[in-house]
Amino acid sequence: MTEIPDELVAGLRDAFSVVVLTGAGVSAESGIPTFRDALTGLWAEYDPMELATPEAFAADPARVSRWYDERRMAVQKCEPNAGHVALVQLEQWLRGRGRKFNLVTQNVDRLHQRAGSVDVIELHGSIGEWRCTETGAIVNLADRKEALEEYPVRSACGGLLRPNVVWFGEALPYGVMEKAERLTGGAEFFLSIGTSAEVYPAAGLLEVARYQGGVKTVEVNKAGTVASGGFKWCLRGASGVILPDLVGQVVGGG
Ligand code: BV8
Repeated sequence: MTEIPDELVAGLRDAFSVVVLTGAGVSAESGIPTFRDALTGLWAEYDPMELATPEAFAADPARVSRWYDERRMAVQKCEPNAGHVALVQLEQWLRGRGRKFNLVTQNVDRLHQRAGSVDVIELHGSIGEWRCTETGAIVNLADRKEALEEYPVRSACGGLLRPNVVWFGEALPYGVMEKAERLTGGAEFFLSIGTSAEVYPAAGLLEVARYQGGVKTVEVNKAGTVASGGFKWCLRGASGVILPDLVGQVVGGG
């Protein structure tokens, strides 16, 4: 059982509004490599920071398309883990009592949605969706089991299909960050789970929570991060272990 401060459990049990930010660490226990862990297999020699850019796609659309298509198919084979499920339980428990819960994610795997989370705010898009570089038309490939027939894929209008994710150097989808900032500033609790807090503007949500004043902040991570010193509580361990413990104590005692 994770050692969780009573004050934290009691506070969450009475909270009127909770905002959760998740990163790749939440999906790690589902078998999806995080950004900072060395990529395994074919991609071990590539740096995701170098591949996840419009420049990489422009220079070699075939290589980038193949990387994303392989990740897309790998995600399909993964299942939400106990951490995802615990967040659904907290969401339903709070909303069932007329209280607010908002989930903001940097992840592009949609495992939160597959676990049952609704109204998920996706800051960086979704790897199951691809879009035409010319028209922006979206093609949903989330359920396509087989690999794309060629790399890159030409779209019907003569453009190329690219993953509908936010690359480094690209703006986030319109309005998502503003909504996440507004919700975080008005929350009683801000939980940052499984993120290295190194990618902006997502990582800026902690600053929003801290400088709005009054927001109680919690970090759940198996290791320390550059932001750890800014949190009221830091729970060290795997999110798939800590979250079921934490949520179990909150909803169980409530
Ligand atoms: C932009 C989609 C401007 C693609 C991703 C200040 C302000 C604004 C921008 C910047 C800024 N400073 C720098 C920038 C530029 C840049 C940036 O942040 N660079 C970083 C590297 C310094 N930001 C951008 O480019 C953003 N765009 O700012 O645009 C603009 C404005 C107008 C017009 C034009 C441009 C866009 C950033 C989005 C990039 N896309 N993903 C894809 O997935 O391929 S980001 C990518 O990293 C993933 O989404 C990932 O989630 C995200 C963040 O990483 P984490 O989720 O934290 O994952 P990571 O591997 O780092 O860490 C995992 C953590 O989990 C670790 O702490 C580990 O300890 C922990 N962990 C592991 N296992 C577990 C665990 N914890 C618990 N349990 C476990 N089991």
